[in-house]
Amino acid sequence: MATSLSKKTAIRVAVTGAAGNIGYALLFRIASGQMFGSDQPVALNLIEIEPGMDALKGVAMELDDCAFPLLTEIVQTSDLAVGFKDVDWALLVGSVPRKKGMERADLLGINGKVFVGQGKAINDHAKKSVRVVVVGNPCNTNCLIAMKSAPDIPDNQFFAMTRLDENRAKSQLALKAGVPVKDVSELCVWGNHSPSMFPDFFNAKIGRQKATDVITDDKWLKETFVPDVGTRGAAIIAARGASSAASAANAVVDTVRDLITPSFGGYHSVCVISNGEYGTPAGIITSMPIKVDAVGNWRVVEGIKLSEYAKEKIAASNQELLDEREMAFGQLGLSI
Ligand code: NAX
Repeated sequence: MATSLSKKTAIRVAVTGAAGNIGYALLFRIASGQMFGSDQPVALNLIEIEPGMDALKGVAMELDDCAFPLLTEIVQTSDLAVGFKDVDWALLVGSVPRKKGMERADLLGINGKVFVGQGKAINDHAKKSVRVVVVGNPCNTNCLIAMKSAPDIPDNQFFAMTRLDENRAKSQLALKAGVPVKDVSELCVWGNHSPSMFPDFFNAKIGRQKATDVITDDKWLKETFVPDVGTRGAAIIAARGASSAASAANAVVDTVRDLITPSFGGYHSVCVISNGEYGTPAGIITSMPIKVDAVGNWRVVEGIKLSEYAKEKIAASNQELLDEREMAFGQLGLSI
């Protein structure tokens, strides 16, 4: 028998940048039950910076107007202590965009300060079981900074998002092979969420076959597919005049849902703390293939055979993460 809505305790979810584009595409999906299930009540803690508070009020009004049966409470705040109070999940979407003339190091420093503050507030106010998903870019390094700033929260509760990249990669392979996207599986995007990421087509499957047996055009795979996945965000901006929002929100829903759902076969890409798996440098937040067991614990999938080409690409992307860490930690006075 289904549990009645009133009997389940609401899951409390903080979303930063809640009045932004991704926030607008994400909140309604959380409140409708698509992230945690159709019988799971949710409370939303919506966090914005002061200039975003008016727009946030409008978003909250629209959430009210949806009369979602699962939505038990909406908190609107620019105070991190209030926003992260007792949350089960913290979805860190807001971040300062790169502006003209800004160097990558400047961006890392500016956002780094934001994620130090958010990490500390999560440490002090969220539940100790909180799980944190960072979307705001540069998401891997922002996630690492938040993790370092929250010493009381276990490192394995911090994640950054590469699911949009995985979804994009699967879709591109499906289009090329002329099959439905559901037929593409085991496609891990490795490394940094940046154009250096590596979508591992060697291990991907199309139906029961190796993707490389279905798509035999090696030149297309290496010279079109790989760079196209890495620069898809820029292509969306060029076409739409605005960055990916609905697809990014969809990937946040996929990421969280698959972190709380046992994976029977298959795996998904999530950026997690490295313990040196597959030769990745320990201590960075890098994208790897993740599986979730029956009681909800995740682990990096073992035993995937990486080609020399893949190893080189992944090493280059991870080197970029080491460089980002050095740049950001130097400015913020954090130690490795
Ligand atoms: P928007 O500029 O539309 O919205 C960002 C919102 O965050 C704004 O409302 C702003 O007021 C708020 N904000 C800024 N600093 C904040 C802070 N310190 N605390 C709380 N709120 C704050 O951007 P949007 O299109 O929603 O994108 C959000 C972030 O997602 C960007 O950093 C973007 O680069 C990143 N993305 C990450 C992706 C990924 O796969 N990891 C893909 C999509 C997206 O590019």
